[in-house]
Amino acid sequence: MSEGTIFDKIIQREIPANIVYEDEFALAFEDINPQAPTHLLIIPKQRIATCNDIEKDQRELVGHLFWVAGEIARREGFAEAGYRTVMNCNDNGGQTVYHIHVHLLAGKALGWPPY
Ligand code: IU
Repeated sequence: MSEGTIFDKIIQREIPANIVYEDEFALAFEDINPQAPTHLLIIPKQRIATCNDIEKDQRELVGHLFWVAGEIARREGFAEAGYRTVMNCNDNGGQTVYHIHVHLLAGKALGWPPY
């Protein structure tokens, strides 16, 4: 696999981030360029570059990221109001960091479609 990204440095605490959730498998932190009142990124501690690179035996790990999204939403109190989860893949998807991440956007009624 190609070399890691800035998200590895966040996992290793080599650069700061506002971390809101952590467990054995995943980390969630505030996006530095928020697109909604709440904009978090949920990442696996194990690097997977893009959605195309998810292996069959990593399905549970990727599902875990979405469980974390719901868990944060319940804890933070916006589960009922609603929120959006997004994973971007490669150029046309708008992916800029090649370590998969679930964007968790909340805090207002979000527009759709996203263009
Ligand atoms: P994307 O789906 O790969 O485009 O999302 C990458 C996100 O990572 C984007 O929203 C950035 O604002 C965010 N981000 C960050 O939170 N901290 C960083 O150091 C860097 C990017 I580089």
